[in-house]
Amino acid sequence: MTHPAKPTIRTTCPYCGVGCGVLANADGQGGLSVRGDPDHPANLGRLCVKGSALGETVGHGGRLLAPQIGGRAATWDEALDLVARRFAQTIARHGPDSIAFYVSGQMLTEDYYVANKLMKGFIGSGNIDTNSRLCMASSVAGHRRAFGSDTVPGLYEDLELADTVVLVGSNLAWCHPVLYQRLAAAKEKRPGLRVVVIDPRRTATCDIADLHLRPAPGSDAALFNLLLSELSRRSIICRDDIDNIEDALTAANAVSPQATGLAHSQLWQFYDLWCGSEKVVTVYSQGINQSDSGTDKVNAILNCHLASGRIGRPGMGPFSVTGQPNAMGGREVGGLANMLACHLDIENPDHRRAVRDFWGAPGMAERPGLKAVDMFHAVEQGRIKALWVICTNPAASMPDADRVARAIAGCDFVVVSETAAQTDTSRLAHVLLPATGWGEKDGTVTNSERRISRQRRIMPPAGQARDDWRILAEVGRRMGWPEAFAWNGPAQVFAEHAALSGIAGGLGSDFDISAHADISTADYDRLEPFLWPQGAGKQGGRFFGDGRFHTPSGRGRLVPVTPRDPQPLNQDYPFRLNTGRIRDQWHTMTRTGLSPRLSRHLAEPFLELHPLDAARLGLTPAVLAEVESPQGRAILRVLVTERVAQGHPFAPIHWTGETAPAGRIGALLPALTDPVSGQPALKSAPVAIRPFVAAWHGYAVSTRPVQPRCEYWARATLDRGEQVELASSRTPVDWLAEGREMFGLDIAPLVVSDPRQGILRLAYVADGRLQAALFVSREPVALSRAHLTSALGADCGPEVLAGRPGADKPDEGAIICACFGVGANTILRAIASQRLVSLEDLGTALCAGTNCGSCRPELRALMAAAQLSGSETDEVAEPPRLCVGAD
Ligand SMILES: Nc1nc2c(c(=O)[nH]1)N[C@H]1C(S)=C(S)[C@@H](COP(=O)(O)OP(=O)(O)OC[C@H]3O[C@@H](n4cnc5c(=O)[nH]c(N)nc54)[C@H](O)[C@@H]3O)O[C@H]1N2
Ligand SMILES: Nc1nc2c(c(=O)[nH]1)N[C@H]1C(S)=C(S)[C@@H](COP(=O)(O)OP(=O)(O)OC[C@H]3O[C@@H](n4cnc5c(=O)[nH]c(N)nc54)[C@H](O)[C@@H]3O)O[C@H]1N2
Ligand code: SF4
Ligand SMILES: [Mo]
Repeated sequence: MTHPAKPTIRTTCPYCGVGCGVLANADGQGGLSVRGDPDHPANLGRLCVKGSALGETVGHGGRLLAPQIGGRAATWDEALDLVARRFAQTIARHGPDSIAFYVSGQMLTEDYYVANKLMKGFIGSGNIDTNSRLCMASSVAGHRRAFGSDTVPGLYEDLELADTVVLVGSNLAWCHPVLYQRLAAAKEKRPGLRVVVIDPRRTATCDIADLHLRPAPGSDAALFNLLLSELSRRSIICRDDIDNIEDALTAANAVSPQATGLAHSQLWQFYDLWCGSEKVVTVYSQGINQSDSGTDKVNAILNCHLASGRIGRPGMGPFSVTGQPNAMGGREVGGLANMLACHLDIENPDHRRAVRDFWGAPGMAERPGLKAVDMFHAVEQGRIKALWVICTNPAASMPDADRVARAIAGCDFVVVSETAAQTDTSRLAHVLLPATGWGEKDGTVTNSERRISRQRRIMPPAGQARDDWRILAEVGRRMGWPEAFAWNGPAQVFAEHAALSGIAGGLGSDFDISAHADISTADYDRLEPFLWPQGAGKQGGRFFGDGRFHTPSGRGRLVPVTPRDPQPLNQDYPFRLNTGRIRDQWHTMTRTGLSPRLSRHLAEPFLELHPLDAARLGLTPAVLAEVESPQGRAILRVLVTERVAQGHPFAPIHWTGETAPAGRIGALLPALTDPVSGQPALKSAPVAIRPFVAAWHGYAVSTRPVQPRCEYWARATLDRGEQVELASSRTPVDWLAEGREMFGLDIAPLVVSDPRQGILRLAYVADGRLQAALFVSREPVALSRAHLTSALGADCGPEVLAGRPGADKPDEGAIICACFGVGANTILRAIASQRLVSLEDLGTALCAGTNCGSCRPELRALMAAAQLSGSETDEVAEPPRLCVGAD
């Protein structure tokens, strides 16, 4: 039976804060094809590799399909009644502050609005905080100190219009890829546009940098203080519309250039560029925010833009790029414990009264609630007795994650609303509520430039999943507030939020979308992407170009900043661990980890280590290292590279108990926070590193889920099953029994064994097809992984145990271009044999880099490596070659 083609639906990508428009076509059988929406102003048709792979991550695989109580399936009524009853009992016995919600910048605005209303207006506590505390809190606090409001002044096109773009603590190429591509395209068109990257690592973003500064750890505030002094020295300061300039300059002038650790010439190159370009944009992200002096660092940057008046006009301004698809929306609805809805202030009695009256709230929260780190401390101490976690995975992503997991495990009553069946957090829940995921629900998100776009429903919910806002509203109704939570659909929630924003606008809030206060469901369904504000006399655009701010004086406020050093290292923990993201995975991988294509780029948790550090520690490429901090321990694959500075290794954040239990990076991080914003210092953990002494290393593929039973394992999705890297310090007594347990297969394997060399190879073949295989050796397993994974599920014989392709089938190597599955070895061979000299040549020859473009920085690096070492090269300089050996 053929299914009629479904109409194309315009929606928005659920990953990063660029907020790209997506055109989606469901085939009616669970399949989905996507492409970039040429009419969406954020991306104008582009999508990065994660967006392009959306079709591979929807469907029922790995989904939570029904409510559960205590691990058993329950009806929705049972689950919702239980949640409402337990919350009401807890409030009655211990007061409203004994309950907390921990929510997420990945919720839709409508979900978020309802959660905030339920907690702050009706339960009557400020105890709702969000994972944006780990992400944007320092920017929010910095904006509020400088502007009097949490306002991002500029627009994406400012990056294209600028003469100089500075990227501080931002790996834009991997984390905001489409915005990076817009910048790269603008620079190609207008080579005079200068790009400066300030990052201790040489990231893929440096590919388009004219200048890369690698400042001493945590010295960004010193760098921007010195810039402020220099602006003053060059008389580029306009004093008319700013306060505090003298104090800020006194603090700035106290800084010595040595504090930055940068060469004099580099510093001056940077200051000449910044001071010499009126059109300058400073983009900043987690390298600034995630620090125990993050808010001061933000203000050190804002000070320079305010002092020079380079703000709110085309091509200039500070630009905090938001990470999650609705980090901005969450700030708008007041998702942070210290905010109220519509950018109103919980500590301002007039603001509280206005919101209380509008909601008809019985027990409005009177003071800010607990911020994330403090919230989990309160859970640990038993002060929080009931916790609802929605759309985030704190047992993995919080600092001191093992302790957070223990705290959650010890909490009296834990509810988790999730799309995924199993996460590190959901494993600890008493009640699990299945939420509809991207493509199954309707709502809005706000991107980094304040553009509100619709996410639209494309397919039916998985199983019994319900929308987050509906689940929250159901609980509110069952707790006794039926009128306040009576909406029929998300359009009504959006309209209520818009109406409240009109009142907020009247109280001076920048956030005002009251033009939509009467929006009908039909208009909501048709809603085009728009920039806020949209209210009486207010229409999108930039903020502060007119020199008017939301501070009491109406002037921009400089903040005197005295730079502070990061947490000191010591003999026991002599390395400073930096953490962050990789190109093809999203956070804890519950969605991107389902895509074979996205799992091919970097398939294991790893530690990037400088060659001198590696040599000193006796670590060679591809062995395993044990990383230890006072908080926890991890085992990671070693990647030796000069991309990181000496003493300053880097590890990605994505692996969890589900995918690589020894690779949980959050377990290593201290719960140290910025005193103003409460944001944790997630970019800096003092650690010790030593070799992990493995008795054996293994590599397994299987058509069915593998059950590894060793100290180190890391799982990745394949087209026809999964692969697992393995290692342990203890050797099993009986490998055949071990294989049986691991693969759940009761068939005799083909065996190759050389005990003297520590080599063992097992292949499980049924009906002539490879079901599973295990390769074991004393050293990290060297074999062509691409060869073995393509043999999985296919016809095969004993030759599969050779572990490498025949001479007629050259080895692909580590996959660089995920869209077309082009590997490093194929690329290097093509460069050499066809004498390719440009990315365009490479695109013509292999298609590599011609779809989403996310891999272009790596392709360029491969080209450079090939040219440097002549056509004979088979060495891959970039990206990390995690697939060991013959790959
Ligand atoms: N592929 C992918 N993209 C994502 C995400 C994802 O999971 N995967 N997540 C999204 C989210 S929620 C967020 S918040 C954003 C984050 O986006 P980014 O902030 O760009 O990403 P990170 O990798 O966390 O860190 C950025 C850089 O900060 C640098 N850094 C560390 N310490 C310092 C320092 O002291 N000073 C300076 N100047 N730099 C430093 C790191 O080396 C790193 O390269 O990405 C979003 N986009
Ligand atoms: N060391 C270190 N730690 C970090 C960071 C770092 O740079 N270094 N970065 C921090 C930052 S910036 C961030 S933003 C956090 C991110 O950390 P988390 O928010 O914990 O990570 P996610 O994997 O995005 O978690 C989202 C969860 O929601 C589920 N989900 C997806 N869609 C829906 C939905 O529609 N409804 C519901 N109810 N659930 C859904 C997903 O399955 C997933 O389990 O990590 C932080 N932690
Ligand atoms: S840049 Fe990529 S991840 Fe970010 S919104 Fe666009 S397509 Fe999605
Ligand atoms: Mo984030």
